[in-house]
Amino acid sequence: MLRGNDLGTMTTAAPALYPHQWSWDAAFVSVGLATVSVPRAVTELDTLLAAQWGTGMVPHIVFSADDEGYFPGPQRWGTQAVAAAPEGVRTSGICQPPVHAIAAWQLLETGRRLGGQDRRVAEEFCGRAWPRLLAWHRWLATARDPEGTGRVTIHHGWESGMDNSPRWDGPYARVEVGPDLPPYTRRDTQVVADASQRPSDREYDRYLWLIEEMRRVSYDDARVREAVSFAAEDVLLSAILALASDVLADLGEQTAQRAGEVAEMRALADRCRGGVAASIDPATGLARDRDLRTGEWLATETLAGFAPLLCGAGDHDQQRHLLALLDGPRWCGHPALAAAVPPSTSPESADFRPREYWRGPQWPVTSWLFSWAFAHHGWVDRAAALREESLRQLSDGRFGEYYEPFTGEALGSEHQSWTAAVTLDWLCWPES
Ligand code: 2M8
Repeated sequence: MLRGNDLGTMTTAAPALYPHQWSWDAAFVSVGLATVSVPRAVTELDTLLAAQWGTGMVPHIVFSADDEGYFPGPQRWGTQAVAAAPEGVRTSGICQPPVHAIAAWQLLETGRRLGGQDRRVAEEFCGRAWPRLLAWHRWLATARDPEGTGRVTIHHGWESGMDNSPRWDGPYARVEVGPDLPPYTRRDTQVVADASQRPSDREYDRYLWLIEEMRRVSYDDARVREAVSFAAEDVLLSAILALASDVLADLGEQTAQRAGEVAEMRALADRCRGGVAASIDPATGLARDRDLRTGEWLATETLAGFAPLLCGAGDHDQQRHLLALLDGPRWCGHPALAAAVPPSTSPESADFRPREYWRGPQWPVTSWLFSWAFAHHGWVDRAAALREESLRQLSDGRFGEYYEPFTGEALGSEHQSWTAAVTLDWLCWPES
């Protein structure tokens, strides 16, 4: 399936719905590809990192030649005119969660396990990718957390990767679409036949309006901070940055990078861990996002609430509480779940919609991320259980984008690359 989605130097996120390379998809895809070809996995990340902006931002989409297959395409983003955008490649103007250092780490592990040429290719890659990954993390730490709170700001729900999650209902409700939003035609609802599995038209107007606002200030970081009507601290992205910065520091040590830069990444990991811990809601124990336009904490019962578990934020009791919650009836222990893996929103939440994209379905890719973090923290049994349940969920071989939690039905796009990729990786884990 991944071969089918391969365009040579990039893998489309999905053949019909997403005919380009997406940033965090590419990272997960490379983890899966590494299990069959380390060089091809390296190419995937090289393609993405070659599209890095002069500011350090890794863009959320690197466009293929297919100009008609996806909206908004390169014309609508209008990034060609932006000085910081890379030359010779077309990209969007926003980012996605920084899981790339984790992918590089996995490549190195796989390369070392296989040895020989694979080892050499993986080590060379990690050496040359390190400065780019450093610049990427630095951009998040400065442009998106100028006050050093340890929580990274996003200016579009797409930057969270969880586009229409209830996490962003509050901030989006305050986005007023201007009368001069240029007209557009959606492509996604022409591909996914059941439009109720996708965000609504009202949501899309806001998505497009935010792009318009950014485009009008030429995607300049300082002006974006002031001008864009959506500004929210994303606690899951911040936890990923903490985890990935630790991993990047480890990679830096292994590839003999400058000690000062390695220490800088460790400090960033600590700062983000602190920021994530400070977001924990004393009432529920879940981590929270924050709307910067109003200053209010956003308490939703979504998977992002478990962000502290990704990066070891919070004290021992807070972590134990979160683990019990994750196992309990509001989450993986819900009696009606077809597979005991975390839904994107708790089935007990009033916001839960079992078929609607990031509002309820289970996403194998997020299950993989948590299972990887658990394994990385040494919680081997917990990681193995998540893997086993996920492989059961995926055993129909459809590799859907997301899954209906009660029936186990594959939903959204078919042949979703990251779903196949994480399956491949899980299959290569040693049996417990
Ligand atoms: C979804 O997002 C894109 C916009 O970026 C879309 O709906 O058009 C999200 O699930 C996102 O997390 C993912 O990276 C992307 C491609 O799989 O699709």
